[in-house]
Amino acid sequence: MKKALSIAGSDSSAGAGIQADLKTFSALGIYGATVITTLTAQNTKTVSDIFVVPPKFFENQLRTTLTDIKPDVIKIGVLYDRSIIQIVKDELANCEKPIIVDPVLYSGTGIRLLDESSFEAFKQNILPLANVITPNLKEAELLSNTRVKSTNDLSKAARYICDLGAEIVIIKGGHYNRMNNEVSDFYYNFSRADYHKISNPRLPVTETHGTGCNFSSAIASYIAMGCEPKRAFILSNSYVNRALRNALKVGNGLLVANPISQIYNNSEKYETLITLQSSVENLEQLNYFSSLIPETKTNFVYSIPIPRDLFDVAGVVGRITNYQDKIRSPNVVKFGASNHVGRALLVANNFTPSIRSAINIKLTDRLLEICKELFKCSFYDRKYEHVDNAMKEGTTIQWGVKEAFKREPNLEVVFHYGDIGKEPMILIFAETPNGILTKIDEILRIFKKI
Ligand code: PXL
Repeated sequence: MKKALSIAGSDSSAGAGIQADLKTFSALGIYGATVITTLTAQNTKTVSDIFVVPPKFFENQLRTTLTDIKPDVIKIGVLYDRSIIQIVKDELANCEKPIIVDPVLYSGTGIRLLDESSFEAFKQNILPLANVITPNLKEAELLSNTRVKSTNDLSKAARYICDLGAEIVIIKGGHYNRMNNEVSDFYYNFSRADYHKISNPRLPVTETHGTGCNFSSAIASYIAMGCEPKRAFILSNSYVNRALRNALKVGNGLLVANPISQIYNNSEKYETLITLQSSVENLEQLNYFSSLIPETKTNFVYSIPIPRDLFDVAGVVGRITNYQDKIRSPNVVKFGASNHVGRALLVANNFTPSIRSAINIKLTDRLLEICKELFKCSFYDRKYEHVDNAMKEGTTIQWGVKEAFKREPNLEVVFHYGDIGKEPMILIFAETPNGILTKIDEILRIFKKI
């Protein structure tokens, strides 16, 4: 296992600092060791007190840890005080491993995290250690003494920081041009004339606590894994984006970035895939199911608990088909494999969050009669769909399922009678693929009697 060492402050609210670093190292499969510089008394609204670890003790922590544990990367966060800065400089002067510096000057709630009188010592002693430095816009301005109003100024600020000794400068531009609906991060490697910008849509969250720490420790983690710094930057950008999209409200102040969501998401995805896979196998065992498969074939889908888009919904690649009275299924399940049933599920889940699975079967008078007898059903009629919407591929089903759920909540079945070139269809919803199988079984039991 690769190892990282974080030299940083403790955040009692656990959204930033050492606590965030450890979450990110763990989420990315890196062993994290921690040497603590300061203890902060902190919540999501403010930092009420800062205790600097006595320098002798700090030095002891660092030496004891490093004499035994040899990290593949070192990440530096809050140092606060010139006595700590001096020790870090002396101990790491001959360090051969990559050093990532997050030049934390203020907390997200606006409290100083580097003592004003230690600012020059920080610039002189810590910047030359940095293989990668990750200031936000404000930190870049302060370190470079440059007011940033344009991308040209950004590049000037980065150049200045490089001249102070940092090798690669990554400026997190979340605060840059708040009116813009995009946020961009900028990568500068002047010695290789290598520059890169990543833009993402601005998320509806204003400011989150811990984003910077998670970003810099993700960069450290990817570098420990052997990634080139630019690739580490690209991967960390998307990692933090996910942590932000899943930000948590743990107090009454700033939302807290949630890096662990990556782990939950992966395990949920695994669980979702194997459950769907075995349910597709069980579906194939249901005699007579082949007579329920429509011309356009069947898909069977299952989503993770809070699906956001089609890539959170697993479906059958190539759909489940019938040949005479046999079912033919490739039985390969994949996220994003179903466009139509997948979209229908996303809409249903939006109305009833416990609905995570769906299947489509053909509509005949008899099948519809059975469904109406067994389940809570509603329908949509394409006649009432706006022409502009009908022209867009894949949007009719979303519009239709929404109409049906608006009319009647807690639906189990939505059907439509089709249109020119559109086959009539029945969509069945349930909480799990097993729930779908039970419903299909109930339908078949009645259906087979005729
Ligand atoms: O996000 C920067 C940061 C780093 N380290 C500690 C912090 C904060 C922000 O509040 O408290 C300890």
